Amino acid sequence: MAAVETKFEGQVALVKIDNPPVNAAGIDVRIGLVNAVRELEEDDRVKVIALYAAGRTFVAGADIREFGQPPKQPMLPEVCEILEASAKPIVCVLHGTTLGGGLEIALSCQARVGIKGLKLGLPEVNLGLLPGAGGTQRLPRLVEGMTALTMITSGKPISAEAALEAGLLDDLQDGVPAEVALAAGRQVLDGALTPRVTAHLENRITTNDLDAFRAKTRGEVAERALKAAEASNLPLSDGLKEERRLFTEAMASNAHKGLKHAFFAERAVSHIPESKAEARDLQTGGVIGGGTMGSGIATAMLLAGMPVTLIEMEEGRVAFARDTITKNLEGAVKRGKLNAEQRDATLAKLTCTTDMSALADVDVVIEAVFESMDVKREVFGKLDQICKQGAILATNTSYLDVNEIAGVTSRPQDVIGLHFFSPAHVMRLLEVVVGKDTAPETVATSFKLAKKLRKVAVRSGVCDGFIGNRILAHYRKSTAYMQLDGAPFEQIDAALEDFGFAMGPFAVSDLAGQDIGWATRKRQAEFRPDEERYVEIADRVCEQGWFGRKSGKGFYIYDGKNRSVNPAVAEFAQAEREAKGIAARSFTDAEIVDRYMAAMVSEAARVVEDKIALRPIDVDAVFLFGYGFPRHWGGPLQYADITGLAVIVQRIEQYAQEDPYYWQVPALLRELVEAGKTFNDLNKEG
Ligand code: T1G
Repeated sequence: MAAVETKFEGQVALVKIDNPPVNAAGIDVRIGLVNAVRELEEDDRVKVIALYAAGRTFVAGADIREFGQPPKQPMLPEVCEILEASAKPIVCVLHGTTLGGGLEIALSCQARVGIKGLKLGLPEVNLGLLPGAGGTQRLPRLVEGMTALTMITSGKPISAEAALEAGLLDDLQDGVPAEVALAAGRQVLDGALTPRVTAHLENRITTNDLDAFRAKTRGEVAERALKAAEASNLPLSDGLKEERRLFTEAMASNAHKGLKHAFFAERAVSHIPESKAEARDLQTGGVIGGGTMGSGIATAMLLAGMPVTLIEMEEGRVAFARDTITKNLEGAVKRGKLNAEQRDATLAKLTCTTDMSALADVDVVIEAVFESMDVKREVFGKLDQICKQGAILATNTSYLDVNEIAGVTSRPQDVIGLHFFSPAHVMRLLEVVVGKDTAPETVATSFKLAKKLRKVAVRSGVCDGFIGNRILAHYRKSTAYMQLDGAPFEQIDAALEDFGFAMGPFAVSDLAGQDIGWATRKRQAEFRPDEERYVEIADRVCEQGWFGRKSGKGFYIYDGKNRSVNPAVAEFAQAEREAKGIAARSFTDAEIVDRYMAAMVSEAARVVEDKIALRPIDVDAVFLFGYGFPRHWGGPLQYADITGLAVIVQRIEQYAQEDPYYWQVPALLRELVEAGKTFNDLNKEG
């Protein structure tokens, strides 16, 4: 099957692009398009060309997999110039998600017809780029300035109806691409559709438009895209040159490297050893426990259209769960995800009861009860008696041993960990924790459930904390050490927020509740090695009952939406320094980030080394989708590749001079440096 094929219908030449899965404008498509246009320009039978695509969408963009590789001619800008200069009019039929280079191909044609349900956009800024095949120069010649600037700098798609109204589409039809294309070609022939050469149209971005956008555009990526759009006030050939210069600059940026990695991370994690196993049916769900997590998980399943049965131990808790879920759905209405009748119809699918036998026929049960092994063992013992054969029995535990829980059932092959992140109906990450006896079908079904819930599922092995929380437990210590050694906690938060985290670690623990970490530290105290530094500042905070936002005070003091530093924390820190004979020293923001990231990378490397995570990119996905890691860095191990693994090793060795127990270079990291390899090389090895 060729990527581009031509058929003749009278004087209309139908040119079809067929490059699954999304018709990305890879080299075969580019060569095919140029050859087709060249041949048809010479073919006297042909008066008009109708361009369309097979499959679920017209061209969804340039082929991102080609980025960073040696360029293969013809590049997309040249293809667009050939389309625009075609001696015969080309009408382009758009469907699905016509994005980036796909829309730029359409802009270069002489007419555009959309098919209902179509979305159009220039999402290049989401990859740290800008439209690089004429989009910043041609779009402003077809639509008014503010629409063009919004699409170019925001990356957000628009609907087909909005595109028709803006003049980006000449017509909007219903039907299949091949038929719409033939009809459109005939409309051009009989004059019902007038072709226009975009290059001959006037740029419509005004000085006022630019001033308005300059005032509100923030960040290197959007500012660079705005600069390219501004060049549309030049003659087209000059504007295209300026766009190409800026695009080349963007392609070399770290932001692009990180954002491209993040794009592929979200997709790579679905490639697991159990991908080929047969997933079971997933029509109905059950949840045990109606607390924040259980209600959130129930909400996520309800929003995916699944009927849900939620079990609580007594009537009061049943009512509380229903109320929590109702509030969650109200939130979805406020976020525009649901309208009122959809909310009511969704709620109608919820059954809340104290009777566990109501779970007898559900396809998947997710337990979200108190984090106690005894309680979970009791629950799974009952599920083993009640649930139908083949039901998926999942625990939402955040650190307990899935193998021990599976061991109390007669069907460990059906038991798995599904670790949701709070709020469970909003956070996209789902750690799928695979026990030693978990069957491949159970894993495949869990990944199918994740897709149904629009979660990013990451496969994890069994260890304390799985992937994310195990790494978090390690790097959080680096912040306590810096705090005790002299860095004010508010400086640590600010430095990491400048680096790109949505919230600094001290503010996060205030939000999550200091009591949770305190309980974990007390649970681990008896196992803590003598050589491990232990910082007591957070314990002093908890001993005051200051558990963070929920108690109005933690590291910060909360007054409604405002927060201020709790001065008592610095006193606790100083008292501990004096007791331990530590002289406070200052830290630069850069050193705070370097230490924090070196700690995160070192434990992340160990998680890959221990085969808890399948690949480095799986760890990146966990932090991008569950821990607010700055997307433009692509994840902790992509950050390490960009920074240089040898630099990370050198930093760890430097810090080890003060604390050789905490700062140890992982074997995997040293191996990669010695082999001159990167974490991305490991990703490619799969
Ligand atoms: N290039 C290469 N592969 C792509 C791709 C692309 N543009 N888009 C998707 N894929 C792969 C994806 O990795 C996955 O592969 C499979 O297709 C299905 O994707 C010059 C420079 C189109 C909305 O940014 O937003 O044009 O994991 O699971 O959920 O100015 O894919 O199966 O092996 O996401 O139905 C601009 C990116 C590029 C669009 C479909 N375009 N893609 O979503 O499927 S830059 C984009 C998407 C550019 C020009 C510039 C989504 C989708 P695998 P999927 P989906």
